[in-house]
Amino acid sequence: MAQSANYDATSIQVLEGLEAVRRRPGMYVGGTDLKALHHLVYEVVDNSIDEALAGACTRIEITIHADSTVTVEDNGRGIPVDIHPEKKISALTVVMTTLHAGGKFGGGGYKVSGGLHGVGVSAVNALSEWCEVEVKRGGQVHLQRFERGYPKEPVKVIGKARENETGTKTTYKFDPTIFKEGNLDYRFDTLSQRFREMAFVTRGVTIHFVDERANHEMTFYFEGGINSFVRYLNRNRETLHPAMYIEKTVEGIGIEAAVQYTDAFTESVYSFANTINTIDGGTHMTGLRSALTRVINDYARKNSLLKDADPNFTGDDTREGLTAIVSVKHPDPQFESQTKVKLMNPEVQTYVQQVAGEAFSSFLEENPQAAKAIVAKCLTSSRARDAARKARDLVIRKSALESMTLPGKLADCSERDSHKTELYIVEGDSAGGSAKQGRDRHFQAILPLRGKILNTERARLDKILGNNEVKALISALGMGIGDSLDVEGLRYGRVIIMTDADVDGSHIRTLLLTFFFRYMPQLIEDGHLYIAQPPLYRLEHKKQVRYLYSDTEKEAHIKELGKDSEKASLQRYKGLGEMNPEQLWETTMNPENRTLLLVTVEDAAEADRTFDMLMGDAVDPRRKFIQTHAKKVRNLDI
Ligand code: 0RA
Repeated sequence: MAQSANYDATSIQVLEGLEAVRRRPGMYVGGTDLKALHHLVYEVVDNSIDEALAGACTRIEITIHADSTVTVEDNGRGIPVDIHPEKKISALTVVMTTLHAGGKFGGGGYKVSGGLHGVGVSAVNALSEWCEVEVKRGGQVHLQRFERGYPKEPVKVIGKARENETGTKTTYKFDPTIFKEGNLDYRFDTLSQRFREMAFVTRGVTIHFVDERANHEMTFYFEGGINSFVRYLNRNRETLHPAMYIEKTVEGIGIEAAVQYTDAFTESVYSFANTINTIDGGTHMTGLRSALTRVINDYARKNSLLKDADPNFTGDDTREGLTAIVSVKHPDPQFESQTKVKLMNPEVQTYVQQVAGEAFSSFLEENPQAAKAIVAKCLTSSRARDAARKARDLVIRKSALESMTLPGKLADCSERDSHKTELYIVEGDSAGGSAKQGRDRHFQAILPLRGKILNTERARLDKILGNNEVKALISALGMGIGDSLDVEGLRYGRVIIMTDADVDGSHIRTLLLTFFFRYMPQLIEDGHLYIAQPPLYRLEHKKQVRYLYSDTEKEAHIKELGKDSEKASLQRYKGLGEMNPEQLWETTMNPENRTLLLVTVEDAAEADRTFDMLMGDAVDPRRKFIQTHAKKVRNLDI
């Protein structure tokens, strides 16, 4: 009797926990959108990664099935299935239905744990229409099925496992009544990127990713851990020296760092804490950066590469061309917030600085050629920064003057209230002409840009600032640039990039996004930046005209017409210039009909990364990139 009362009390408590997740998914997985949907996958995979970190798992198999159910299978120890001593139910049921139980329950847990939100797989279970967990352990295969978090029956044995064969296989279907925004579905690229990162920072684990929806698969295994990561990031860049790598444990904290300079102008530095990509950095990142700057300064002084009169290199000087990863495994990581993008443990900064500093210092001593190349790079970068600062000041001062006189190419609108106005940035003069004629001049302004700004190969963005097209853009927007940004001055509530749906269009859009991301980030943060969506096709049938915005939509309509489709005429728009002003207005500019994509900071950051590749030295990867992405330019997957 006592036992069953206890059981009931426990179950009620458990289910209340999961109901809370279902009521407020935002609190647990960050929302109900595409990002949150992907978090579900990460949350499940994180558990298997934890097994790998514990040295108990070498292989993780992730499958997105055709019906968008997801299976994650590992060869770890298997979730324990025996009866939990306090809760009197199977440990498996406890793990799947108790928040925070994760892998850490039962004392003998892990040294380190990722678990993005710390709520573990139970949150995924709560947000799944159904979820089945199969555990191989103790020579048997066990199974339990859940629906919306509720166990359908106790754990049952469904077969035999080979001796010593252990592992966990979780299959779930996200609950469409929770994730109900549009037709949400997993993105291969987003997932594979994340799995690649996980494999890099969890050395020795093989991650096999299969997408059955598209017959796509990928395997990630990196012998060299983050050393391989650095080589991967630099695969299209000219490196200045072989990578430096250090791995050391201090006070129970695993520290790994890999560093390699290239001739690039930008930096690629990533930090991880317990395999989580801490995109806002934190103490591990700060420790690494200050170690590098200090060691390079010491070396340059000692070897008279910096003269007495020269100032020390700043952090900015030592980051140009830097590719580096720092990854820590901490038993008790402190993160800034729920979303865990910044590591806060203060001791980590000291330890990373020590470990990376010592290693990098020895590296420079032992590799004088590398040391020379790195210092030379820092010198160039410091001088270029100085020159760029002067050039930029000039541009800013000039554009401040010019802001009285708006650029000649701008066809401004008559409305002055910026809450009501829009600026279309249009690629090419001919499309610019159509847009000028087609617009509603009361609130829509047009600024045509020539494709020319793209040809600044390997352009430093500073150089682009001197470009006339860009200057026109800066003064048209009226909010200045860089450090002196003033959003109050923004002359348009919406700034809309309108480019062709082809390679050049995607190229110019990447450039503009990168430009805004680096020099006018607030424009994006405050939600002012958009991308226009012109149609790809015009389909005319029996005097009826339809505009179609994707290939899928086109296929669907042609299918719908059936035999009649022979009588229809289909026009593919290769560029905006092929539309007459009325068509452009109807399909792309008229607020009643058009679709605009709001640019998020993440989109822009992605474009920024792409920009590095597009503008880099290596021609082949660039060509390949443009070709493979040319077909998809309609999505914002740049
Ligand atoms: C609790 C304890 C142990 C392993 C696990 C959980 C575990 C959880 C997951 C989730 C996905 N894959 C997993 N693999 C293992 C340790 C059990 C032991 O000491 O044998």
